[in-house]
Order: sequence, then C-alpha cells, then structure tokens
Amino acid sequence: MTTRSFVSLVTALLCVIQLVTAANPRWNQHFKVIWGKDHVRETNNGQSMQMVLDKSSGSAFQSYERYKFGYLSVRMKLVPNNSAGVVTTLYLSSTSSNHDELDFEFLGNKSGQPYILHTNIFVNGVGSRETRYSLWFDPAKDFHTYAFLWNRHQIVFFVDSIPVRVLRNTPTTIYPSQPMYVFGSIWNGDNWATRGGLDKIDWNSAPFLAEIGSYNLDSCPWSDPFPLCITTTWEKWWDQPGSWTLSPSQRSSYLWVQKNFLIYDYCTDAKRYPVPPKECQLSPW
Ligand SMILES: *[C@@H]1O[C@H](CO)[C@@H](O)[C@H](O)[C@H]1NC(C)=O
Ligand SMILES: CC(=O)N[C@H]1CO[C@H](CO)[C@@H](O)[C@@H]1O
Repeated sequence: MTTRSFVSLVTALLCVIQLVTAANPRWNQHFKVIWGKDHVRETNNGQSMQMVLDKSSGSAFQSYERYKFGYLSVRMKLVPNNSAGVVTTLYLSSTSSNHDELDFEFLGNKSGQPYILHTNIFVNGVGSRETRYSLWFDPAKDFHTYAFLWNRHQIVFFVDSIPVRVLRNTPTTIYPSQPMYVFGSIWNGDNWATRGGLDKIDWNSAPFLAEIGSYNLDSCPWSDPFPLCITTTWEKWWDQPGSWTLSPSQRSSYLWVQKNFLIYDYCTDAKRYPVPPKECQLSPW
C-alpha cells in the first residue's frame, strides 16, 4: 500500500468514526435532570454526562417519555476507588401507584473490593424479586454496557451483551407491561448497600462521580392506542420472534454467569419463599 492510499484509508476511517460518533444522541434529547441539577455535568458535547454525589446532594435523570416495550442500553463507568455505600442505578419505572419497575443497582465498595450488581423487578407495585451478581471485570475502570430488553415474551438484563437475568414474561406469572420511564441516579445507600450497611460512605473521598456514556434507546414513546412502531409496517427487532427467547449462544453465556457470578437469587431463597414464586417455576426459555 502506498503512503497516499494509506493516508486516504485512515482519513476514510476517521470519517466513519466521526459519523458514528455524531450519530450518538445528546442526553437532553431524551432525558432531563430531576434531582441535583448542579450535580450533573454534560460531557463530550452533551453526548455523555457525569452524575455526582457529595455530602450536599446526589443526582438523577429521567426520560421525557415512557416506553412500553423495547431495548435500552447505556454505557456506564462507575465510581472508582472508595465507593463504599454509594449506589448508582439505571432503571425503568412506570411511577404509578402500582408501578412496574426493572432495576440495575450498582453497590459500591471499599477500594480494591468488588462491586455487586443488584437487580430487582416490580410488577403492580410488588418487588422483592432480587438477584445479585459479582462481575467479571472492574466496572469502575472502564465503560461497560448495561441493557434491558423487554417485550411480551421475555425480560432480559444484559451486561456487555451477556444476559445475566432472564424471565419469561407471561400475563399469568409476571407481566411488567405498563409504559415505563428511564431513570438513572446516584445516592447515599450506606444504610444497606455495602456489606449490608457495615461499610459507610467516607465523605473524605467525595465527590463521587459516575460516568454515563452513550446510550441506545430503541423503543417508541408510549401512545394510546399502542403502538404505531410495532405494527407490521414498523417492525422492531426487539419485538420480533428473534427476540422472544435467548439464542443458543446467549443461553450458554447466561448459564456461565449463573454458575460463576450469581451471588443471590430470590427464586432459590427457600427461607423467604418456601414455595418458589410462580415466575421462578418457568424455564427462562
Ligand atoms: C465488598 O467487599 C466485601 C469484602 O470483599 C464483600 O464481602 C462484599 O460482598 C463486597 N460488596 C458489597 C456491595 O458489599
Ligand atoms: C484518589 C485516588 O485514590 N485515586 C485513585 C483511584 O484509582 C485509580 C486507579 O483505579 C488511581 O489511578 C487513582 O490514583
């Protein structure tokens, strides 16, 4: 390859990278800050942001619209070093009195000690469907992708495209089907988060800073009747048969997570549930 063709190849690649970057939506296109306005900073030309927690306040954002089904992924880099007691979340919630909710909660830890990923699902106002995982990487070191896929067949929580939690979504077992807003937040959870509340926040380490990178909100805003975007003319991949169950390779990575990283699963907590809840009795596929 000549120098000139190498240079034009590099230029072309840079163009493509710019196009891809430019395609990232700005945060304020879909989200607004709802708590701690001066504790949120836009970065990267508004395509990413930082959520800050200090002694005076934490912060949170919320989407303008609600989404009934769809796919949401968000790149996140969690609070590094001593993050004991700090909880960072990404969740979907309908906020109604009998609300539906899907939660990722990242529980910080002392420097060098591992984060825990805590998840929960609320249906009709009832939660208590927790699972907990350790992670196969340090989530404070780099950005990783956390995602929800939810449709009329399944609910999947992904970490870097690996399904860590899967539930069949059926009207007779569990059915979070209310349109939900997207939320993210950072707050003081030191009464419970780290070693059950033993490790408190060290305010000398503040401010605590979680970084929210690019996101992909592939859904359609709620409207009644619902929804134009999943009629036959506007088929969405997340509502198509290919997204109704896990693929064989997703199943094996899901099993790999259950075997190596699952710390707690309410479905197998016989003390709390002598009879496993109905949704736990279904195969995830
Ligand atoms: C924090 O580290 C301790 C000690 O390694 C561990 O027991 C705990 O599960 C870790 N995570 C949280 C959130 O408490
Ligand atoms: C203040 C402090 O201790 N900062 C450290 C946090 O951890 C990174 C590595 O993960 C160090 O480079 C910083 O010095």
